[in-house]
Amino acid sequence: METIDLRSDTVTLPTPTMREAISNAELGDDVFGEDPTTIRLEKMAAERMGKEAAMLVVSGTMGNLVCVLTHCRRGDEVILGDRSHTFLYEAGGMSAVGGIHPHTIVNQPDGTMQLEEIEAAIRGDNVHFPRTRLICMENTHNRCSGSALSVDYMKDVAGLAKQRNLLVHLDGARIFNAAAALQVDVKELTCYADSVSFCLSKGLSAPVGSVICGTKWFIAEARRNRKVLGGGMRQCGIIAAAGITALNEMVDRIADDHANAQRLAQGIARIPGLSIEPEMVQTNIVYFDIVSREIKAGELLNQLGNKGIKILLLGPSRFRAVTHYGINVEDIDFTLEALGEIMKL
Ligand code: TLP
Repeated sequence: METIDLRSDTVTLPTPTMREAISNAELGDDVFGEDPTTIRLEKMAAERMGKEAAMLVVSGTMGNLVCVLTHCRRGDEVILGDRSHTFLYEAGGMSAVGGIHPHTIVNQPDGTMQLEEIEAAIRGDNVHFPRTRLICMENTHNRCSGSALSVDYMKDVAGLAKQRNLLVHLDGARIFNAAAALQVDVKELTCYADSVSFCLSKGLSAPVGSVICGTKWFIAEARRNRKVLGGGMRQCGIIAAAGITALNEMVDRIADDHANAQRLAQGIARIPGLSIEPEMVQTNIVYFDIVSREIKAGELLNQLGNKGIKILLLGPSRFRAVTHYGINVEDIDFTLEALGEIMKL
């Protein structure tokens, strides 16, 4: 039985050209700064994001942690959303490893944090308080419907940060999805952040890796912090080679994932017993709820599993389905048919 895996865009397998690029990659020891393919990826990523320099890291989690560690000292405070990936799903790395204090602000359903709330959270100069150092933003916002935060919003947060002498980090794990949804160049979103972390291994389908970008000075410091975390890699050109292919070949097709997600959302809206707001679906992430009294969430999950369809259950009644390179229109229609049949039982 063929599997339709909608649990995440992290499940994507490398494309044939990525596999070819991996096997042909020119390699060296990157801790000595001698891996030509990694150097090429980093140069390309920096240019793409409009930053001076970039560095390959193992994962999005490591990328965010290295950036936060590089911006902050022990005892500093970071303002971030209460539904942000960094706060919810990165094992509390900033406090566990860095002694850095997270200060959460409510994420609105569209992924934004209200400017007044950010402003109110910024600490004054008082010996009792931690020092506010950094504001973290996430775009697209995973737990908030995969929403794309607008250029104006990014600009407003950066303006506030500048005015209050704070730094801005952007968790841009899916920044190319945001750029595609907003139909802007990715630089229009990244220019408002002092550091950006983006993933090669999600919508772009590379097998491993994220890249962080910032000033030359920032990346030099970040290189030390990556080393502290054991993230100095040797012949990582085999990872970078797939990343280069990802940036060259996989960005322009992201709009297809968004169209498939919209098709899925529209279809789910027509199935009795399921609840969704299709207008909230702007990118490749689809959240929906089961509201039927007859069928339990776990049962829906099992029944889908029996038909070879995998989605995530993220709460008592809340599901997440993510579209990606491994999913085509037929898979969406098959999933909708299966959901319709199960909900009729
Ligand atoms: N997100 C994964 C899971 O960890 C939940 C997913 O399936 O969506 N920032 C954002 C916004 C993310 O969504 C993720 C991964 C990360 C950072 C971390 O990336 P990795 O998994 O590479 O550490």
